[in-house]
Amino acid sequence: MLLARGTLVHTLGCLWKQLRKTAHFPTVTEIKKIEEFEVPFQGHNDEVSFEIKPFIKHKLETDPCTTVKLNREDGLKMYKQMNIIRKLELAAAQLYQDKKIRGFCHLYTGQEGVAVGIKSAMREQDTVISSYRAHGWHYLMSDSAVSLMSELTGKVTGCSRGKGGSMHLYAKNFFGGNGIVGAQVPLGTGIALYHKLQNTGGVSFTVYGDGAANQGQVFESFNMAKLWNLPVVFVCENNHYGMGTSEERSSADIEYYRRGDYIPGIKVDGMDVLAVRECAAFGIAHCLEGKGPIILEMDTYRYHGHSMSDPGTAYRTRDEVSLVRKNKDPITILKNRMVSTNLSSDEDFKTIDNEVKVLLEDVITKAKGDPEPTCDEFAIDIYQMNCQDSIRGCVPNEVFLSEETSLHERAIL
Ligand SMILES: Cc1ncc(C[n+]2csc(CCOP(=O)(O)OP(=O)(O)O)c2C)c(N)n1
Ligand SMILES: [Mg+2]
Repeated sequence: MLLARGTLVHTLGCLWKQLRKTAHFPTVTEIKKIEEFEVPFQGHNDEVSFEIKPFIKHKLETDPCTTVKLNREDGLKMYKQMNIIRKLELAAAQLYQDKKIRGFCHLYTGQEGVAVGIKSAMREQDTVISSYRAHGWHYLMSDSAVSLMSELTGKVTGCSRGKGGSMHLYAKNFFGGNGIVGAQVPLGTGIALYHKLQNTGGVSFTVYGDGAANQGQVFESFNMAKLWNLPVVFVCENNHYGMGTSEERSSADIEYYRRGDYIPGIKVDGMDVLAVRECAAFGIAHCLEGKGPIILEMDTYRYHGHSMSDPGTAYRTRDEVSLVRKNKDPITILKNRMVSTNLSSDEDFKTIDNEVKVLLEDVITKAKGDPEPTCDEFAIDIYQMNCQDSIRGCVPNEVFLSEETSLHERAIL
């Protein structure tokens, strides 16, 4: 046995000597040189996993997975979408200053990760309704920057033919854009009832703010949604302010994910698009299992003031805003993650940034150059059956007879 081992060691030693003679093994200095001249990573990973922050949950036995997978294509798509929304909003701010956009205008900068994350999890049959802070949502649901920007500037190429503006944005499966705070919550619950009765298999994403969360109609909607186990994902976009009032000054309880009491909820980092996407998918699955509504509180932040008349600095410090921009920006977070894991390179992002720049130039040129609607269109698009120049209710004591008004009713009138 001992002999056999000695022979083996001897043979291996000979082999090694032979190898040293024939093969060249680099020395330490040579290895260092190779490292110095090493070309940067050329290829990329196609899919990687990330650990995201644990979720805070309410009345849920299971929770969304904190190890999330991201493939290169999806990551770049989300980056591009967030980037387009950011740039569209910055362009809108400029156009507003130039008086090309009039009326109300509420920007979504800082909150892009919420809409983009949810949209990435949505399926064809799912629907969305949101507040007036809806430019990003409209872009995502219509997939048209022209439809948005032309509407903002009052041009016929806009989604409401330029007659609605910032708070009248709609698209397939996107029900606006609601100017009355909280009004979208019962409407979204109604849409969920539609999904259930018509067996569409869809889920209604009903998006509202932290300020709206205190409205009575929100709690009435919660009640009906749970009573009938409707497929609705209530999304509270908590940007920590309602106009100039901080959540601490407006809400007795700022844990919005628990405010449904009997409805389960999750608090999500709304600045992390991957966490948002994961939770939105979890919300869809929850509804499809017939468990009824769920609340997702998205912890997010708006960089601009409430609307164009609010500089956004009277009720919060400039430092607060710049700290969020620096440390929590949803676009930067995604980009850094993808670069650090070789999912993509700086070059990929530069290419996308250039594409977005060109897209924005085209959209702005169109928004400035396209025609406004003419006076002939004044009364069109008010009623489902267009009534051209006869708008009901403009003249005092006017009696309106529809085709359905019965003879008996006509006689009384
Ligand atoms: C019923 C109603 N009350 C008041 C207003 C005026 N108003 C417009 S936005 C707003 C604050 C809403 O804040 P929040 O729900 O947090 O949404 P955010 O603007 O932060 O997205 C208020 C009070 C309104 N439009 N409708
Ligand atoms: Mg708010």
